[in-house]
Amino acid sequence: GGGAPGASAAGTGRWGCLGLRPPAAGWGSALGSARVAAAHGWGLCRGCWLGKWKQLSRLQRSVILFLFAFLAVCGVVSYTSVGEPWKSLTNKSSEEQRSEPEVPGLKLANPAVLPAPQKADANLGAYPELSPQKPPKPPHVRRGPPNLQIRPPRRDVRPKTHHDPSRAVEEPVQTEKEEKTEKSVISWRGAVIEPDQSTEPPSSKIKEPEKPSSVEAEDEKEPVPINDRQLAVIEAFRHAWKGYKDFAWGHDELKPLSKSYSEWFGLGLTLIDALDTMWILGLKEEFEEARKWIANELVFDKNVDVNLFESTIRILGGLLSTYHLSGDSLFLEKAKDIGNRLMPAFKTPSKIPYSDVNIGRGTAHPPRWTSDSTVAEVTSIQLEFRELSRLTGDEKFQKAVDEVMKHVHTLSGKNDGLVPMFINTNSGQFTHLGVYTLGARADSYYEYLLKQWIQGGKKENELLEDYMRAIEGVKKHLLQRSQPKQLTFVGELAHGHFSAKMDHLVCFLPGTLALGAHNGLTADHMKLAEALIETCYQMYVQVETGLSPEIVHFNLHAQKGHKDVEIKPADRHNLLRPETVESLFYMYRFTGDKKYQDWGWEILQNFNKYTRVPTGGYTSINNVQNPSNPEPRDKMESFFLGETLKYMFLLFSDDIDLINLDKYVFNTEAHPLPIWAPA
Ligand code: DMJ
Repeated sequence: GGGAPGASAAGTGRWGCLGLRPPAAGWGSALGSARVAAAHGWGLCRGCWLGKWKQLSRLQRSVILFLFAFLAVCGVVSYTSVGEPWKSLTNKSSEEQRSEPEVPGLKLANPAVLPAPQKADANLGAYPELSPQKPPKPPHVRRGPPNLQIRPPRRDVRPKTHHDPSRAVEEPVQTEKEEKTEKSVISWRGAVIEPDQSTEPPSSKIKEPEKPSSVEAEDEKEPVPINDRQLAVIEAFRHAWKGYKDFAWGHDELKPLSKSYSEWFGLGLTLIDALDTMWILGLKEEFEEARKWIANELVFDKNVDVNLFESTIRILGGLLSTYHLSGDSLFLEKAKDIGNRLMPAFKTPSKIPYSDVNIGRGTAHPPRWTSDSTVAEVTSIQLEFRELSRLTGDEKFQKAVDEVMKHVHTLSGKNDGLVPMFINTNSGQFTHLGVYTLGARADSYYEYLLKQWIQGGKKENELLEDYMRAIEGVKKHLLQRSQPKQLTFVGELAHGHFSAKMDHLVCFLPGTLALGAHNGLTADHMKLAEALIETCYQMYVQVETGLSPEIVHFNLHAQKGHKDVEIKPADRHNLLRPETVESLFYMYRFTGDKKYQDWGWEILQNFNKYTRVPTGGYTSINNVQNPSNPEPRDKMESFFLGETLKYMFLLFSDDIDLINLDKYVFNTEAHPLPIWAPA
């Protein structure tokens, strides 16, 4: 617990479970005077006892000494004969408690919910060549509350050229298997999926606010030195930050060429989105400056329309994760403020939120031209609002977003788990049926199914069911191979017609699939992740600048002189998006294969080559196919600092405790939130 109620519970907990009250104030001094009194009494009596002993005859003294000796021998004999059976009795009883068959009418204290799993994962055997996680090393990851590295930003960054990739794949798989005997929850086509964190399901009744995870950090270990590639990321960040600071301070986005800024919500979007990146990169000075701005300048009481989804993932998500990393309550206060101001969005006939909220007036509305909301938008705000409920103890946030998920779970109009792109805020029904994509307008629906399941301790089975079904839907309807390289890609389906079009946005999918496999889902998903990340990398490699366009079309038929990737003129821009480096990060963490780091390194160098603006900042470009003139767009999106550079830094790190994926789940804007721990 964190606030007042939490603190008092923590204070009495240890005593309370023994049925005791904590010692009252003054306990120590009372104990002290008792000791003094006892010592005093012994001093007074000592003389009279000695006198009495001297008055006894030699025989009487011998009888007394003999009796004492006899009693001592009896004591030793009875201890050895009773002690052993006692010991084995206590051992036995704890084991029996675990394996005792249930007696009708007799309830055990903690009976297993389901029988223990027979097999770990039937699918694992089918892919012997595949190792979704590296062989486990002796576990060092504790179960229970997030135990985070969360140190304050390092002042000095020490370069390190050598690193040990094996560290990056230490996972507590072995221990998890050993400890899994009693916890099976659901099986999916042979894969036994179990909650391996002793976490609580997110109940709608949230009783006590929680502490920031940084407060719970223990086992401080030596910081892992930063290597050269990470230093290059820090340099890139500083360059981007310089542009923002010089020309756009406190505004939403930097326009690095015109040395000005653009406003979207007028809330310092880049600054907020970048907060936790600065913390993770160890940029203390920059962080402090930004914090000051938040404390003194950031005001949400503004007559301004914000997009619910964007402000949730960037602002609310950014503030919550920064609160967790820094433990600074300023960020939680701001998070509560914006969270409350976004709530009017849920006041719709269907409870499916509107896309826009006026955070000053407390009114919400759909876009002017429709009463629809985007499916990805209404289903990708859950991690943040659920966490806000957990931290504040106010259940309304979680209730609102859980209701959306529950409703979407029941809706018809899905195609083997794939969802349409729009949902109506009046009727609550999907609209524009028949078009299915993993790209824009649907992407993070799939991502948040898995991530909410992880956040809540892998107990919300509907989320997992929807996720597993959707991935089957992807395999059935959207997967194809390109020519000539046979790249596996995710296309789109429109009214039964397959289109070989893939947004760069879809490149979140390999990372998400890998995360699912890491959390016990079928190894098949890891295999697909490996194929898809190769495709996403090819979306960079096959292009003249080595940077991916926004959208590609894959060739389904081999044509002489044609690559796998085709780009239409309208799609050849690059917005400094993170999805591929995001997935590279997950792939490296889970496999330890250094090729993923090397691919990320190439991408960073190409960003530096074609998007870096000498006077500060990076810019989106219009033409990835023209290295001599990539046509800078004059805009640095906030997610370049919030996501792209953060994932790069984490990708190059060999410190698995630098945002440990068994303790944190990233929101769709790369803001890490803790995986829930037992209350
Ligand atoms: C970010 O705002 C988020 O990653 C979102 O999920 C998708 N679009 C951008 C990055 O491309």
